[in-house]
Amino acid sequence: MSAGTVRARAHANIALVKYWGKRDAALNLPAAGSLSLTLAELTTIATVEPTGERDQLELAGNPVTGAALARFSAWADLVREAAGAPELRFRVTSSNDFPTASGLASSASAYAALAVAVSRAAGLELAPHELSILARRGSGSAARSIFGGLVVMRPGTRSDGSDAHAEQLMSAEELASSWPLAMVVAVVGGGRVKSLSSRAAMDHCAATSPLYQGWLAAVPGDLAAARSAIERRDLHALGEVAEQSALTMHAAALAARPAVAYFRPATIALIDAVQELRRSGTTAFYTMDAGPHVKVLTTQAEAHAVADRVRQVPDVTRVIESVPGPGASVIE
Ligand code: 2P0
Repeated sequence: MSAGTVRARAHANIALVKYWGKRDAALNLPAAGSLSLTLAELTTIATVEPTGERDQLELAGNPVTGAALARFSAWADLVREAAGAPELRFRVTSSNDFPTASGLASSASAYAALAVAVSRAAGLELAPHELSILARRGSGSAARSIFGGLVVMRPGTRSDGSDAHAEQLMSAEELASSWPLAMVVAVVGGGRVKSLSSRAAMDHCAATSPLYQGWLAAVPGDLAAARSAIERRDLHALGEVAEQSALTMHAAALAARPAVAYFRPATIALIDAVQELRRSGTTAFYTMDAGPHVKVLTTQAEAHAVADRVRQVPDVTRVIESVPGPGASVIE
């Protein structure tokens, strides 16, 4: 039984220990774990209507065709199969309130919102870990956006991927009351800048970078250090791990042949600005993903000061301050 039109909201997440590489491409299984913070301010809303015609996808008012639509339909097949409804088709509109496809984790919030809305529209009632697995099949980082606050992704060991899903470490509410973290996103440049998808970039890196195995070997230690820092509410230790994980991932990407280079001059200027903030006593730690933007982990009390500083860096076109956000959910 399909359930009529369903709307869902999900928030992007920023990895503090990065995901970069897969152990299985078909099931989209990560080669290692990762750890992230879900952000309240970066939101995707997806509206899904069951239909008898064909899958239709509209992003920010623009119809999606070609490979991106085929990727959605192949993913939607998983929902049709689970629901025992091979004839079902979905009309989907999805919109973000932040720039897409530029290393701002748009596929994370998109596939998390889709997992919630499409499964519900197909009449399925999935548990959170099942939603996380479904979201993972769309995009690895989306598995984390099913949950709010601080989240860990388990790479799992089973070949069917049934143990490769995210889990919440600390909810946004718990963080708000006991550890008020914030993230300041400094958007570099304008518009769509990504030429190679993250998926293609990480596959290329795994296949050609002599540093890829070194990157993978570093992840378990970084995860353990991050989890220990979280247990102790030690933001300095967590921030240091976040910087090291990001730099190690980017080092492996830069060593790919040809190189995968995401940094722009403003990225380096932002790293310098964060180091300068720290020298002057502000709690601030940088991380970068598959794009030139810099995300700064800080406290809620210091977020405005961090935002004021990064706004001064040339080629920073937008600054978003965010507190931790909730997991993906249906909008009733
Ligand atoms: C992350 N990124 O942990 C890392 C850091 C980008 C840099 O997850 O192929 O779009 O869909 O599983 O999730 C981006 O990769 O890749 C990503 P797929 P995804 O956030």
